[in-house]
Amino acid sequence: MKRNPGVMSAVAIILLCLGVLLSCEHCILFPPAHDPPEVTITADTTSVHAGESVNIKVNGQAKGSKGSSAGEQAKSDTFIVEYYLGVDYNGDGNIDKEIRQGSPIDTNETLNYVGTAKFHATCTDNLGLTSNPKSLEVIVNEAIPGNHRPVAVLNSDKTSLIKGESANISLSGTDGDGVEDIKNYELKLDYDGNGTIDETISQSSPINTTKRFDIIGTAKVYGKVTDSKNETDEKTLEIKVSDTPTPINQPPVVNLEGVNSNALDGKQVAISLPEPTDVDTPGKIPYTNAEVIEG
Ligand SMILES: [Ca+2]
Ligand SMILES: [Ca+2]
Ligand SMILES: [Ca+2]
Repeated sequence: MKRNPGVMSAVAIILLCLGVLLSCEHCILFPPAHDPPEVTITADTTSVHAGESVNIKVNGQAKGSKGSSAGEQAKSDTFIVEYYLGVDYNGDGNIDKEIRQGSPIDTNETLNYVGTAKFHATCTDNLGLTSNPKSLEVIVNEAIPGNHRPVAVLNSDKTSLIKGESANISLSGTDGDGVEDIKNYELKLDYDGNGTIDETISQSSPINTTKRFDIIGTAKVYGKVTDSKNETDEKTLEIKVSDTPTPINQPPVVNLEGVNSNALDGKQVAISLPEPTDVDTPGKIPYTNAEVIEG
């Protein structure tokens, strides 16, 4: 049988076109220039007693094309648009609590079910790509019989201040076995609120300290107490640091000392009231209401 070169060429061209179409489709589904972001999940402990809490942090990092400068820049959490944490308190496979937010997650979760608590995290970047999930487990042991858990008491005289101001922070505790059962007090400060502790104070007696806040944003303060059976409790507070004073609205003031009250006795008379004053808006302000009260 004689081969027809025309038909052979047409088949070759069709096959070539199909190949191009398939590889383009492949390109669209799996763009080689962009990889999904990576999520990280960390816990401050791998084992607690029932009733204690664990601190869980979820962070993420976008990943760009390898080797390019744009790719290097993309390796920053500024490209992550959502962080997700699913908490399965009793480890039965059903998520009991979900956190979704646009900033890295930093949460304290109290674990009450003896067994294994499970935590699952993902993050999503601005191109809509979601990371592979990462998980960790925390063992929850029976509470120690005969021991009372300590309770941390963390206070700050200010939770909102101006950059450069100081706050007085105190950490004390209570314990059903007597406060002397608390063996350690630990205060941790994250001045810029980025999840990394910048200063730690750890001692065997309650802490009372004055700290200056110089970074605008939300500082985080953690206070933890540990008793003689190594049971712990941790409290957190946030201190908002702003760069300008928050204006406090003062009520307007009117001084009626100069008004002759006898002139109001049952007659219609014209009286002149003094101008009200308001420290927030210097100058004249109008009356919104003026009432005559008998007596
Ligand atoms: Ca569950
Ligand atoms: Ca105790
Ligand atoms: Ca920090």
